[in-house]
Amino acid sequence: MITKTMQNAINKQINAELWSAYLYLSMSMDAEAKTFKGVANWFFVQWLEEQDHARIFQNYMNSSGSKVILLPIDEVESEWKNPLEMFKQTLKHEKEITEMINELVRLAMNEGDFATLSRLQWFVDEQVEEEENANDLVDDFSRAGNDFGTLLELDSKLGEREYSKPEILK
Ligand code: OFO
Repeated sequence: MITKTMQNAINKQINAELWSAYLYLSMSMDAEAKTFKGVANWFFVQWLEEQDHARIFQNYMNSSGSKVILLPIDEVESEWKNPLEMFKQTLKHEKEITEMINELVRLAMNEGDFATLSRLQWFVDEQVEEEENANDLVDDFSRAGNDFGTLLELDSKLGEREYSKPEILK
């Protein structure tokens, strides 16, 4: 049984994952408008992945007899100067999400909630990947600067990213 405190904290996390999804969809739309089709694709996949993250928490809540409450999703920005600014914000945001996950881990440890702790391990690992990806892309776009050829190459590379459903949801 998950305590009420933990249920509230997970509901907040579900909201944060859905906000992340909304943020990345907005970046995808803006990248599309700025004709960075590959960047738009990368953020579109990110949008799908964030919805998966929310789904994993929702499944966990449902399977443990807890009540999922969908909280309001705050507005997101709709415009960025360029892809570098998008990836810088992505990195900053993912660091904040990592901190939220760490906070959930601390709560689960304090409560001796080993089931939640076990589920959270997936997110701890996922956040390492999320931060690494965003960090690499900040580096790539920083190095590219205004070099049109390099930007085109990077955009085309990001166009290859494909969505795949995580094992945990299959
Ligand atoms: Fe859900 O990992 Fe990004 O925010």
